[in-house]
Amino acid sequence: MTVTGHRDELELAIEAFKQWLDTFVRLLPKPVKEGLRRYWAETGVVLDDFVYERFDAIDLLADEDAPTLEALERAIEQAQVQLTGKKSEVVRLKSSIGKLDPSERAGFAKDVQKLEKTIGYTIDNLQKYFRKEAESARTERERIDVTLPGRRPRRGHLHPITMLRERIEDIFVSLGYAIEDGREIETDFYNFDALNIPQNHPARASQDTFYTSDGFALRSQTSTVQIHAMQRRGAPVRMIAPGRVFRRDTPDPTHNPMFFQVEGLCVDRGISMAHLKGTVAEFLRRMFGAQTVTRFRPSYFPFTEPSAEFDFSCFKCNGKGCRICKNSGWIELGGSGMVHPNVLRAAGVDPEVYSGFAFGLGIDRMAALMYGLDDIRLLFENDVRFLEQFD
Ligand code: 2NL
Repeated sequence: MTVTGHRDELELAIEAFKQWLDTFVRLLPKPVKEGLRRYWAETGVVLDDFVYERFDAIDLLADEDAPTLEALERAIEQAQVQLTGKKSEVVRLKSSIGKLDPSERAGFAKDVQKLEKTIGYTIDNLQKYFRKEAESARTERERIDVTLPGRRPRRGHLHPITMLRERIEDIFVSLGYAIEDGREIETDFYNFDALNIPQNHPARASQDTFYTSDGFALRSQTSTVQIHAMQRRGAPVRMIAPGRVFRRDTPDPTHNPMFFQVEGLCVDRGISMAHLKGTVAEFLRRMFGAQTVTRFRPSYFPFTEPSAEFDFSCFKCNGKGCRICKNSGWIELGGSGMVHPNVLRAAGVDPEVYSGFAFGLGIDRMAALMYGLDDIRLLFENDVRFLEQFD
């Protein structure tokens, strides 16, 4: 190898490094370039002048064409392999030192080492800076503002009829009543005969319901549940039967062919009308407040004798008269009476030993009243915009 030959190769290696720098600097947007200069100044890194010159002289890319910090990090890694790795020109030059004329050796070795140091130091420092920048950019990107309000899942709630039913159940449970449930499809016996409504009785019309082709009926009141309970458990019994019932009615603002009802039943020795009045009055006081007054009006139901409908003093105006009670001061709520001996007998209870009272009221009618609804059918349309007002 001639003296000029290996000197040329060293020059070529220096040139290759400068060219890499030129290409690299062209990739840097202005703020990145400025940041790099600041970083070098702050950390006291001193690089060769030709490195600085390039950072000042070369026109910069428009920001929008700028590669990402991660891409720059990768470009530096590649350069490290290419310019200082095992197969790099610098390493090749170093291994050629031994073959040189001894007079050349020391001087050439010094120059090669200087280039190796320059490249290594420049690349190391570029790497440090871009690793740091890429890391803080990642941190910034992934930053979470813990003070932002969270995305809460929308919470639903029970249907207003269910909420009211549960309030009624709680009151009666606290009075020692059991809650009973039963089937919605019944035989003619449980829906009518056992309730003292024989074939051709006029009440079959007012309690008219829907029938299946094989002689079953959709229950028109939950008394059916109470007949089953008396047959099963015998007397004494204290229970309420809330549930869905059906009537053959044309829907209008106050009627729906399907609605909800609660019926109550209390059978024991010596049960009188006084127990009925006390129980209904106490239920209404717990429901609408201690000032609530209850009144009973004579009425007729085939399954009770005597029978009475009950009203309570308006919860809105307290009896003075308002829109809700139609200026009467009273709100009509349900029916009641002493269980007819025929009904007790049909359920297997001896009317000579036991007597009882019963009552019934419509839950949806009560909900419409309490929420000021002008149309009971709103409760069954299941429009969420309507229902979510009753949380
Ligand atoms: C009303 C009237 C009433 C009853 C239901 C009943 C149940 C048995 C025996 C006797 Cl097992 N009676 N239930 C009594 C009187 C009235 O309901 O207006 N309901 C919405």
